[in-house]
Amino acid sequence: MVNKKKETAAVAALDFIEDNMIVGLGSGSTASLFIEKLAEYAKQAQLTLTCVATSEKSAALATSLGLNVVDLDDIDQIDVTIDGADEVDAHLNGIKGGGAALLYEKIVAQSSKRNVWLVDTTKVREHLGQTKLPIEVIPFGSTHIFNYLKTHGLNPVFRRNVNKTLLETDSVNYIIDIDISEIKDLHQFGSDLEDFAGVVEHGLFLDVCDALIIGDDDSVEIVQ
Ligand code: ABF
Repeated sequence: MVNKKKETAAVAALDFIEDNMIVGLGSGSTASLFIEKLAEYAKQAQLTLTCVATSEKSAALATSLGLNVVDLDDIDQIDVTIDGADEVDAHLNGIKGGGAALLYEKIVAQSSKRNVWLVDTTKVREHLGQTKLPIEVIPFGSTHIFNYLKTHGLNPVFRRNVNKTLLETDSVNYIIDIDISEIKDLHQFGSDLEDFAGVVEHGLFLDVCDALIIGDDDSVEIVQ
């Protein structure tokens, strides 16, 4: 069953789309709803759009619906990227990566003139950290990173598939989810993580989002 709040946000995001745009496509269920709405809208309004996807799954969905998906390196800059998030605060900072696509999502976001996030009302927080923060690490030495995070009280957990094998990202890395509920300075924490060899990316998306669409059952709030 379609989540009404997510659908409302996805429909509202169409207002950010114009003919001839290069559009970044996010990942996750809300972004997938947007991809479906975008494909319908592009057909109906006869728009010429070029899309760049943040995951193999989103690329496959968009292509199956008739959208033109190209590689990020085939274009100069994305006009607008529409993506989901796991948590957001009033400063438009967020945690992403619940769907394990954080690396491509961050690369696509930094290549975009404008980043628009879609969330439902349940994801808005006063302080970030209720959701676990995903960290993408290369397999080599990942247990040492895990142990370091454990020593520092961050309750790390390797993300696994339903059959208990370690989940691999589209870039064939692992995800370690950590608890950042006690961390006060997230900017500092994010840059400390970036300094750690073996850490490819983390799910703190700070100062990335330009417009936030918060979907409710029958209305949306747009913060920008
Ligand atoms: C992606 O999908 C994310 O970065 C986030 O982790 C997740 C949100 O999932 P959903 O839209 O399914 O709630 O956008």
